Amino acid sequence: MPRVSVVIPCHNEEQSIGSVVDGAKLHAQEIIVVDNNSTDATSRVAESHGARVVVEESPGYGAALMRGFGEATGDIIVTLDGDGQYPAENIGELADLLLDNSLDFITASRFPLENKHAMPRVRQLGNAFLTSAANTLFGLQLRDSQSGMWVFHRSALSFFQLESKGMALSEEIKIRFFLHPRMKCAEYHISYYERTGSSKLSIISDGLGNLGYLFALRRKLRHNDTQP
Ligand SMILES: Nc1nc2c(ncn2[C@@H]2O[C@H](COP(=O)(O)OP(=O)(O)OP(=O)(O)O)[C@@H](O)[C@H]2O)c(=O)[nH]1
Ligand SMILES: [Mg+2]
Repeated sequence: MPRVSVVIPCHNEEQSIGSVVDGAKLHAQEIIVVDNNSTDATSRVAESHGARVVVEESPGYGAALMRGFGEATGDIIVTLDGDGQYPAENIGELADLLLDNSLDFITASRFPLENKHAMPRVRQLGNAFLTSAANTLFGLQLRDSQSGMWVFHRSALSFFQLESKGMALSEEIKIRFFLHPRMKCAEYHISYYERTGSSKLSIISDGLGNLGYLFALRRKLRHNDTQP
C-alpha cells in the first residue's frame, strides 16, 4: 500500500495547525509541517499533535513547500494549508482517485465555492482573473489555478525544476504538470472553509506577483519547449 506524506506550509498558524494535523493523520503515514519563521507556537502545537516539524528559514510559501517535498518520504504527497481552509478529510479519497485513475497529479478546485463566506468577493474576482490568465496563456482549462491542495506521486517531482519561492508555486506546479506530455492530470472539486487566524496573503503584491510569474513562465517555456 503506498505511503502518503502530507506537507503543510505554515507561518503563524498556532490556532488551527493542531486540528489540521489531527485531520491529516487519519489519512496519512507522515505529516510534515514546514514552519517559516513563525513567532507563535505553531511548531510546538504541530509537534504535540504528532507532526514532524521542519524549520525553513528562507521565507515564502513556495520555499516552505519545496523544503517539505525534499523531506517527505511517502510515495504520494498531499499538500494543504495550515489554516484549516482545505478539507483534510478528503486526503484519503483524493489519494485513491490518483491511484484508481492512474493519475500523476490532482489539483483540488475550491470553485464553485460551497460557502461564499470562505473567500472575500475581491479574492474570488482575483482568483477568477488569475485562472483565466493562466488558461489563456497556457491553453489549459483549470477552474482554480491558485488552489493549495495537490496530490501527486513524489517520484514525479524529478521531472520538474520548480522555482517559485512565493505564492506563485501554486500556479507553477499546476502549469508544469498539466503541460508535461507524460503526466496525466485532473482537477477535482473540494469544499473550502473559512479561515482561522490571520491571512498571510497580500492581495496586491501576491496578486501582481502571480500574474507577473505567468508571463515569465510563458516566456521561459517558449524558449524551452521540451522541458515544462
Ligand atoms: N512556511 C510558510 N508558510 C506560509 C508563508 N506564507 C503563507 N504561508 C502558509 O501558507 C498557507 C497559505 O497562506 P494563506 O494566508 O492561508 O493564504 P490564502 O489561503 O491564499 O489566503 P486566506 O484566504 O487569507 O487564508 C498557510 O498555511 C500559511 O500559513 C510563508 O512565508 N512561509
Ligand atoms: Mg488560507
